[in-house]
Amino acid sequence: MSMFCFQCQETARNQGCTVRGVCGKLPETATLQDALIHTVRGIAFWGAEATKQQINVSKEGLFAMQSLFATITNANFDNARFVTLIGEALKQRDELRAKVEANAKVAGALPDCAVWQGTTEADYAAKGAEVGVLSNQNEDTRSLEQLITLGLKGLSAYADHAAMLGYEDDGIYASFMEAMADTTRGLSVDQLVARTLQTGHDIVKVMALLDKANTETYGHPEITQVNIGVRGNPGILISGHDLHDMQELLDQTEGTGVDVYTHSEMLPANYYPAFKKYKHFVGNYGSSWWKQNEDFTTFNGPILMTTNCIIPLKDAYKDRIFTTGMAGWPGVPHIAERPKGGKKDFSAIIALAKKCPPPTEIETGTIVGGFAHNQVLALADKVVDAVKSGAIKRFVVMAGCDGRHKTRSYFTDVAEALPKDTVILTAGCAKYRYNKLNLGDIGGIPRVLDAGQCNDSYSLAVIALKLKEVFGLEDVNQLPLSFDIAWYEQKAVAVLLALLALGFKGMRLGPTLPAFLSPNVAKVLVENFHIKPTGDVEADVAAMMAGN
Ligand code: FSO
Ligand code: SF4
Repeated sequence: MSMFCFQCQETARNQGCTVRGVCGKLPETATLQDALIHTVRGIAFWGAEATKQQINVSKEGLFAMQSLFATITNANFDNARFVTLIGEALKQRDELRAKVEANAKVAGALPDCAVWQGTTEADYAAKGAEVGVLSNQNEDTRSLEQLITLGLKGLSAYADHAAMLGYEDDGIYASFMEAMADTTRGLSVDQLVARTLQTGHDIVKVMALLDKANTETYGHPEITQVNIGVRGNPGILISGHDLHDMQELLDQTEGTGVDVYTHSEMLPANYYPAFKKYKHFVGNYGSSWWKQNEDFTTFNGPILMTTNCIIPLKDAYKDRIFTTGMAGWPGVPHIAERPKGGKKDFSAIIALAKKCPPPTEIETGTIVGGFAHNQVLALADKVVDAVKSGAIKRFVVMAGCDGRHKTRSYFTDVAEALPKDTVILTAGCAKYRYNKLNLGDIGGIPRVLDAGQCNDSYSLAVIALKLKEVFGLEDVNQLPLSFDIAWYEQKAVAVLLALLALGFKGMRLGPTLPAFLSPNVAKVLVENFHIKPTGDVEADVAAMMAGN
């Protein structure tokens, strides 16, 4: 076996990628990622000790989170970047250790992640091969340690986006250190279950922080008809989740004759008031992340990937794609971090755009979105009346991620099969399975309400909790609300843990249950939270309509 990774929904045979990732990840990259995660555990070990001594760990916390973010599915495939990150991680770990030991020696044996050393790529690869997922041979504790780590990867991505806007919370860094350190302590199944649930609460805090960062900086998303056609100017296509990159790109392209379009998870940028003022911000081009080969080819201009999802490049656009932040692809130009107090420099992308033909039109019209918590709560009276009068019988949360597998047509089929008196609440790239269907509206309320990016699933939870209050219910699970969640990568794992922490039960999850859940861990989730796999479309729709 040259690698082992089972972190995403598309893992080989729903067991694990062992030769090469279905995503295109090579064994060398997987091994370097394993070494990096191991070193991040070392930072966390010393970070947890440092926190006990009231030493601030925010610098190391942000670095550790960014490192984990780089290992999320389809985020970074660049070995050179991982080598740099591991070197820096070892340095930060040892500096933290020195600070801790200046006050007191830590009792007991130190775990390998807290002490190992290496300087070359070969050292790192050897360490990665030794410490990968399968190094824990107990399938239940391994499963829980992975569930925690993968949830923390999602948390890390969201915390990084918030930090890029200047929103950080020392308490979150401290709990991250504690949670990651718990995966090095050989804890029992019960202790790890408790840590998993606590991680869900930590994720809720981070999602709330990111919501605050986005809405205080760019205003509350509002109902928006997003243009999906094109104009005649050259354009830049921006993908991923980082709104700060979006803003700087819009600023720097203003007045240059170059238009800006969003792709995939950047679509919700169209809903923010602060971005609407830019006349050269045209709308959204194309569809979900896995369609990027087609969409990037016909776009004709440069593409900026601010986060995942990146898929293996095609010749048609490989000379006009750029990465930034924690995203990376070997050989693709990477736009450097902004200097302290400064801005990123997108001039190379803008210069290239000016030489490219305008995008080829692939569709016309608009799609509607912008139904985050503030907007929906502004319509609360209308929504509540529609529920009371029976015009809306049920809400179905179909948030999450999209993927390439054919079985994902399930989500399109469910959207089409749901009775006309139901409303679909969505967030994340899962929406592309049904956001261009004409599902109509209920008394002016569209039947698909898109809150935004996957992190805006937080908004859906806020809306549900508010409705619970308005209807005077004791338990959020008494609402006429069902969950039919599509998952793909680790941010969806984070969202799931957050929803469990908020008390939501009975969620359907598909198109398959995660390979990283051992039978016993899956049983715990089923028994305590009534999680179930998606099944047959008709049977699932009937069950949801019956409240199951
Ligand atoms: Fe999708 Fe990719 Fe947002 Fe993910 S574009 S799959 S859950 O990165 O983050 O929803
Ligand atoms: Fe396989 Fe998914 Fe890991 Fe890629 S991220 S190697 S597809 S499990």
